[in-house]
Amino acid sequence: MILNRCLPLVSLLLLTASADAAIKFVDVSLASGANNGTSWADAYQGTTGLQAALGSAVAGDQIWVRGGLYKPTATATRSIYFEMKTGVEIYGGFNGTETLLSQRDVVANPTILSGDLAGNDASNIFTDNSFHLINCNTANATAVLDGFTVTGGNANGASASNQDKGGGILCLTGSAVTVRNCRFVSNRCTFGGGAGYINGATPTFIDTLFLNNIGGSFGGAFDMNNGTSTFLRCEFVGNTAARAGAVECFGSSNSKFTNCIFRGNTATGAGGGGAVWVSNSTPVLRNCTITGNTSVSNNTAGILSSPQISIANCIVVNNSGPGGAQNLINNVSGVAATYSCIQGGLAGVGNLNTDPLFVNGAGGDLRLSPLSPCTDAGSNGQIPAGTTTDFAGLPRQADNPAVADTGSGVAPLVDMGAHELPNTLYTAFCFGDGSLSTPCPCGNTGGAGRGCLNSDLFSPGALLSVSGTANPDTVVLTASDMLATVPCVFLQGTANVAAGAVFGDGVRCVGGSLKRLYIKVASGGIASAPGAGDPSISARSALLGDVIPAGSQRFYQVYYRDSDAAFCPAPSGSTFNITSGLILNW
Ligand SMILES: [Ca+2]
Ligand SMILES: [Ca+2]
Ligand SMILES: [Ca+2]
Repeated sequence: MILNRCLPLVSLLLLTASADAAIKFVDVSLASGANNGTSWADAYQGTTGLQAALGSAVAGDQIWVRGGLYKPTATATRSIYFEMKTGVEIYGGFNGTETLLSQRDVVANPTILSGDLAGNDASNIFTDNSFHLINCNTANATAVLDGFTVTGGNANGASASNQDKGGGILCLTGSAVTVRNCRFVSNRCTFGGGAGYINGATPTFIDTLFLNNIGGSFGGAFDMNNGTSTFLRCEFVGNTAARAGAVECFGSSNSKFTNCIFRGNTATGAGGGGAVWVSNSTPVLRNCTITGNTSVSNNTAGILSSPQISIANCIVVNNSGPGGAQNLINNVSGVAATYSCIQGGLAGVGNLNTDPLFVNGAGGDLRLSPLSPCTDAGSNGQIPAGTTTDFAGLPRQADNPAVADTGSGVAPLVDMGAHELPNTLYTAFCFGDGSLSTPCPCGNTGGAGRGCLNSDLFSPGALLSVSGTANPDTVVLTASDMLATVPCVFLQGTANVAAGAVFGDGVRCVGGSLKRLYIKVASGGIASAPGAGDPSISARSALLGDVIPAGSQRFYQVYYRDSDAAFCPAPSGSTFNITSGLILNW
């Protein structure tokens, strides 16, 4: 009986919670309407519109904020901040007309949370600014801040109330908020953590920039103590503090940094580390690029740790101690590394001591150029679970055909550093693995990504692979897992027969204008072309009447003799077979 009475009440509560979930609209520039947040036309108004929306928001709500400048208060009270709430998602970047979250543009509509209460920061007056812009309170990961610039916090107050820490965001025990697509710019404090102070909390920062924050005694961007924070695809640029230019992990701060960039940060004090300073913590750095950081009065400007931490798939180069000298100690101290590029040379499996060949390191473009030895040199096993993209959102594992795979794992291999060099040379296609609408003619389905099976019991089907560059043309095609010593023909076409067509014991997709580029004899089932003395593919194609325009595609497969007439006999098959295919982008 009690159950019967309770069930409808539970149902009613669930319905009520669901019915209450709403979008709260905020528009600083609006001067008409009901100022109640129920629509763009009736959005909460003024510089404190977001504060009003937060005051009325409950779990399940979203807050949509139009581009513009917002402040925690219209008064001069420095202790007032924006308070994150469990279950409330706060989005900036709207133009005030959107009906879908996906329609906003955070770049076109900068939405700024400013602690410059008096509007006089341009006169270098910061002593009247908010202590913090954001307080995480005890909100969990369902509390989201997404699409804002957070600036002008100045935590120069009393230590006892933490008003000397975390000018941008303050996350204390029990908080685990999510921050995405944000920029923390020119926040400051006197203790540590110009952008943010974290103690006993586990926040997550994704796709967020920390720029020109000033952290006082300790971390320029972050000062962290107790707790595991997560930083994915974040960038730390131009931050400054006495002890840790960008990030200080002080004690039991085992934070995770994946696909992050640390560039141009400065530690100004004795014992300082330019980018990352670690004490009694085990932060986990994977695929991070740390370059151009400076330690003014201590040697180590990249990562300085005690006791030792382990990093992997990272690039730590061009960091400078006093006088700007370049050597190992300027880049890392107290660090064990694997599959990383460390200037000055650090012993460890897979480590390099070489120029990573950034596209433009001095200009801050830390993508890898096509001949970078850091491409395909990382360890796939060190990619944190769930990581599928690089700093820029490109696939985290892509083959660079121009360099040999020197890292660890099954190709495609991850690159060192935050950026993965995308594979722009080729796409594999035409697999005899059952994925084409035309099956292998005798049920001789090959392995994943291979051609159809041939008469060699140990072959999973022949594979066409590629190395080199399109411009200049250094492309070399290699057919493997054919039969041991058979003749083969490197075939080029101008079209993709997407369904495939039976071709001997295999399936061919190369169509259009066909050219037989090279005839070779396999050795051990492998043949490459062009070889010594052969014209390049583009030169050979031109000789045969097909001048390949830059920017166009051509299609390739290699067909080869399989004289075992009993394997896939006529009329279904024949005495030849063909590899998988490649589409090359010239
Ligand atoms: Ca000010
Ligand atoms: Ca790669
Ligand atoms: Ca490669």
